[in-house]
Amino acid sequence: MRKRTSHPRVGIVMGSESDRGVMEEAARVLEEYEVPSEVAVRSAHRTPEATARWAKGASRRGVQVIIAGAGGAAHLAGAIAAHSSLPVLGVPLASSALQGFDALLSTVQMPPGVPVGTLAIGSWGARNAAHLAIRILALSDPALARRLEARAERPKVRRRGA
Ligand code: RP5
Repeated sequence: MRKRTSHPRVGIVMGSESDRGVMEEAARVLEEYEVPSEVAVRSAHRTPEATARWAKGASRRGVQVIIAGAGGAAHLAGAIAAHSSLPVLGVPLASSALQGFDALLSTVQMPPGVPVGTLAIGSWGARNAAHLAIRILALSDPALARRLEARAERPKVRRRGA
């Protein structure tokens, strides 16, 4: 994986090192579109204060969209949304015996005014969170919008396991 730039536009945060394999898929999609990102591990349950600090500092670091992935009783995306007014995209991960259904419900059922845009469970969700972040950024970035359109016109190459 390439080194992240010091001016990230997307912040990718996950609840545990064990989430990294799936969440790095979001980082790879962003790299394909030349969108700089940062990757961090913060846990809503194990490191709540560090999580709040990371969320509060995100916009100061230049982050415009946050992707937050967690499994189990997944409160990370919601905790981030409580501490930042940036758009937060939540990715439920299949870490427990409930295979991500627990994380899906924990991530998606946010009360009004504290939104988390929730994607699919696991790898599809991580990749689509990045695609959605790119679409959000492209609204105010004509060069990125052109890259998005150029890629949309390419035929999809089917990868094994995709
Ligand atoms: C969630 O529980 C994490 O996002 C991870 O998916 C899972 C295990 O976390 P740790 O026990 O490694 O902290 O909070």
